[in-house]
Amino acid sequence: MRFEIPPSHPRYHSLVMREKLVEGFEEGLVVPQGLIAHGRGEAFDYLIGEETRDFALEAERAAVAALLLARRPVISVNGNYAALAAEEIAELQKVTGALVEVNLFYRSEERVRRIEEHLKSHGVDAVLGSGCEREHLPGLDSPRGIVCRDGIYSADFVLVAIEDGDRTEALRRAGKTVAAIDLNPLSRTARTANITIVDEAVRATKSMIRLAADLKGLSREELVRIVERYDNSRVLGASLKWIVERLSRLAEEGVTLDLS
Ligand code: PTJ
Repeated sequence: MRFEIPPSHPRYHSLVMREKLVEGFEEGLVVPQGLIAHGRGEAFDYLIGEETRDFALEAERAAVAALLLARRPVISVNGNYAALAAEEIAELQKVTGALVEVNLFYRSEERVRRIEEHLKSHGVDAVLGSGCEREHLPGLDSPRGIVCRDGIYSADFVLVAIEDGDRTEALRRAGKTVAAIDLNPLSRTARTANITIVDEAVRATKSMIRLAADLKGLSREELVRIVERYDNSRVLGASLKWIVERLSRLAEEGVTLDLS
């Protein structure tokens, strides 16, 4: 890291994440717009209380069940997700057997290659991106719609994180089941996905790794039941209720820090 953050700092984890993104930006993995997107995510994480809540856990469980049931599951990785969570993505791939594809909103071939290298150096296997046979996802202007024929194009399930709403919509229109990790429950992505995980991407991925290890022991029927019982509209509503109730409680109790 460029700046050593003292582990005793009360905002240590948050500052380390910022450093990872700034480093990713300097290495050509992250676009400047990604830094802005991170700031928006941080603001929502403050409102949620920077922990994985029940509504997120429920969505993560459904997402893992859907992933394990899928014939061709793909984890779609952009610049921010790669810079923040490369090790966790590798772990999730190992435990689920999903393919990993680099898919960018602000696409350049150079950046696809750099992100591939970054993911491989953190243990991700057989990353799809620069060397694949290409197809175009309908509804997205070129080159935003470029996907791999054997990856996202033929996937039945796609996990996206920190993603733009247009892409989620295009994936849904192409008939895929989409699980999205997005801290903003009001974003287009959050409101378009089949399963919306309102949680921070690194925390969510860690949680999904743990859940996958558990759910792998279930039968197909049990996994199908988890997916069928899942109601995204209710879960998104629960995330909004949590924020409203938490803020009301804090407003009643007071938020000033006692420095005496
Ligand atoms: O790498 P590229 O070219 O594919 O571009 C990536 C960005 C992030 C620039 C692009 O996808 C984009 O513009 O995204 P948006 O439209 O800003 O949406 C990002 C969403 O992710 C917002 O709703 C943020 O609140 C949310 N978000 C930001 N950081 C995190 C997050 N959600 C979960 N975990 C985070 N760490």
